[in-house]
Amino acid sequence: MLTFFSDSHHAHAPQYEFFRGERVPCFETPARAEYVKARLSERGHVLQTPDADSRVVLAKVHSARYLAFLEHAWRDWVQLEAGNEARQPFPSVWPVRTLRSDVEPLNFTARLGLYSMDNGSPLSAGTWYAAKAGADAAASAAALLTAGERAVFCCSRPPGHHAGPDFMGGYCFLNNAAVAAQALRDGGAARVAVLDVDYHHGNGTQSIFYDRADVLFVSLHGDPMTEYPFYLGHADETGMGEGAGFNLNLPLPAGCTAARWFEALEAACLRIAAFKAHALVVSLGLDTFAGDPISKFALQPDDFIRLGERLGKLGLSTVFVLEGGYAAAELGTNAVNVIEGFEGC
Ligand code: Q9C
Ligand code: ZN
Repeated sequence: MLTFFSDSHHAHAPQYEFFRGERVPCFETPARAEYVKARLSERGHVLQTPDADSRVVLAKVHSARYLAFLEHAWRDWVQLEAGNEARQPFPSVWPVRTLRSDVEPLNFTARLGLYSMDNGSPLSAGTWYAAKAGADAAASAAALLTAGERAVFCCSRPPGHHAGPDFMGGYCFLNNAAVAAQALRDGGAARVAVLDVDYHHGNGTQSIFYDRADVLFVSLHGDPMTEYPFYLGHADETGMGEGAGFNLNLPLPAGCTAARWFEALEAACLRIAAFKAHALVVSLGLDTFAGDPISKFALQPDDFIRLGERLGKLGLSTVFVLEGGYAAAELGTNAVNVIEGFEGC
């Protein structure tokens, strides 16, 4: 399968995050994309450098003030104090209910909190550069589909599906799946489906398209009653306004079997088929793998082949965008299994 990969992902390399109250090394590492790239090459898949500029599409899925903040966040952080070059910024205050989010404060940490859903999305010097390259890959993939290609895989990081219209979260900064879907719409696809199979609910993607009937969002994920992102992803979220009926959440209990996961996948695929989508975007999180260090589903490597086969049977032009998956050494095999299942179906 044609694949987009850019070395720019290395520019996003924060050193630590918070986990159970402790500072720990980041789970979302540059090694992840390198393992996937290595396995893709080993299996003879063609790697290309993204050639599209996603800026116009990004402005349709994210707010102008969020994009401006993110692009200049590291510069602003370092300008506060020279020593900040070697420190990671984290938010510590958020505009929750009754507080104002319409006014952008001048204070850097206050702005970081305004544009963050959690303290789990560390920035580094090249975060914008890396995230922009991932969005460019998504736009490039959409352009190839518009030109007639059946399927393209974006091997990019950081991931994107937790990033909403105007916030980062869950290691995500720019919503690559939303960029792909919007670019497909702009390329003439009247109806685009986004299927999110990451362990975590794709809250950002859901929010971006929640009031739209032209982009169907379907997600299977750990039940937000116990799993991140906690505050979105319930079954009763079905869309609003024109988008009513065009959002489908299939939350599953943490610890459930692969058999139960595949039942939900079948329901997801039936909804996508009924929508009569012209193109499909798959938010391909691989943190459903049994060996994932932060997630609680039980998929085995062969189950990823089965996932690819089922997606291939939908018969749609498809962009795959890499999302989560933190068992880094197994990520290449699991990603390529999906791709090869898709191609071999
Ligand atoms: N810092 C994706 O899979 N964080 N994001 C847990 C606390 C939430 C996962 C650790 C997990 C986010 C794209
Ligand atoms: Zn995830």
